Amino acid sequence: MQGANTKIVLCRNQTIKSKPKMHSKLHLLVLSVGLLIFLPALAPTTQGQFTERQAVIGEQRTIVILVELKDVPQFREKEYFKDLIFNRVSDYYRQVSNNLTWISGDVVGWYPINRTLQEIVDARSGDLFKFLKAFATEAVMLADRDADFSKYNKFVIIHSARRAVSGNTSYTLYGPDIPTNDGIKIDRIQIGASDDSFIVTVHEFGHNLGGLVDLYDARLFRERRYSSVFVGPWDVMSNDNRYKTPTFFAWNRIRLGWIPDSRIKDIKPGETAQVNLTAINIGTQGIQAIRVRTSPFTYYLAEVRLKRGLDSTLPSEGMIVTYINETVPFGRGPARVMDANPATATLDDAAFSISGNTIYVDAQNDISFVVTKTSAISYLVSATTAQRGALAQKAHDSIRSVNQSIAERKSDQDMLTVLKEATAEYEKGNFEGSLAAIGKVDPPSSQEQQLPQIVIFAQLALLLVILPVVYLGLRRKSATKEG
Ligand SMILES: [Ca+2]
Ligand SMILES: [Ca+2]
Repeated sequence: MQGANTKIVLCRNQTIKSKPKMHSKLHLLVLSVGLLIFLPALAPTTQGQFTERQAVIGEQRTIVILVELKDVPQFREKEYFKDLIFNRVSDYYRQVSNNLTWISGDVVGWYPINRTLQEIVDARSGDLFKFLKAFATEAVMLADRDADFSKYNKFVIIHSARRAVSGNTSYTLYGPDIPTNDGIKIDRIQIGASDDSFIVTVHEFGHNLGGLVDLYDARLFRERRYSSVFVGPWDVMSNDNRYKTPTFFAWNRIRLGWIPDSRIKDIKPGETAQVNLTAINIGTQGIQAIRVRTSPFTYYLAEVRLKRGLDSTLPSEGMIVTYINETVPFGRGPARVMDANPATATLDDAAFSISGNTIYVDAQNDISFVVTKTSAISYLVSATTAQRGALAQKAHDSIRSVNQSIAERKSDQDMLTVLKEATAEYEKGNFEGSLAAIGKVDPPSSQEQQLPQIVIFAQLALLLVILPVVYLGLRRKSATKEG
């Protein structure tokens, strides 16, 4: 297998119920999309596998070949697939790429193919690539007499069966090398079922258009467990569609050529830069990613994702920090989203924001990312050293504490002034200045703030004890007098 140029990307769509012992919030979750990647040629390597970029720019000329299996009559008209791919999926890619790419082309067929549904199902337990290559070659041959394949650069086959009965699987074949009579060979082709959902089709086009890889844990997926453990809901190449169809995170947008180097701020570990980071899903202005390389094949990407447009159904919003290790094979987590809230297993709350966890620190690599200020479409982020990240945390905690004590005391002019100053310095990334400002006042510690309540409680308790004693004492005294 090693050294072969063939690759298979498999994308499954299954209904999976995670086992109850899984993450508490996830165990009831029904995933309608699960995705599996299978790479016969790929073993773990010491080199980056993702350095080669395939920019996906402009019109994607696509031919969709409909093939009718011997035992499954087709049930959908060509028009359905034209609408799905050239309107809906194309619109998605147009929107997510900011008009950089779209899908157009033709649907041909239905061609009767000399294959059965059972063969598709059985192929999964045999030499799958061999079967799929033969299947695709036959489909291309059937269409070849009508179609001029040289007019297209993207190729799709859809068979007549439903995905639930055909193994819940869609495929994108890499390297099948299928000949045509139009002077071109097809080196990548997508094979789907007649009722593949929108998200599956979008995901599959991610493989087909840009050579993107699946981002879930392949082992967990095979075990039919919740597998979106590396990226959660933050990219459509993960297999988490609880939040409808998310867009792409920075890594994939950069790979697709949608974010040029001019919109990426590169800094080295140990350096500090204050970056106004425009949300990656909003427009094409400003800096949209911070990249910090830790070795030739490892780096961090920080980006801002806001609940807007296609991302409006995301579970949270904020700064997303991703660690890329290009030496890790896909299916094992070459890209991992860092969790702003590691106390919960889910990555739904992985976004760093000013109101929640605001600072990511990697002490080992001397890197931290600090959200210092947010606005409607951008975040002010300080990319800095681990030490300054710790300082930022201290300043952030102090500001929060002052804020709290002001709220408790209703109003305190001195402290309000201090708070304003400390916050302004913090926003500039001057964490020392922020702490120095706070040092001018003596914000009560949380213990001290609790004290008055304890005192009041103690006083009340004392009163409850003393009052009856005094009352009884008085009564006795008056009784003695009477006696
Ligand atoms: Ca032809
Ligand atoms: Ca979490």
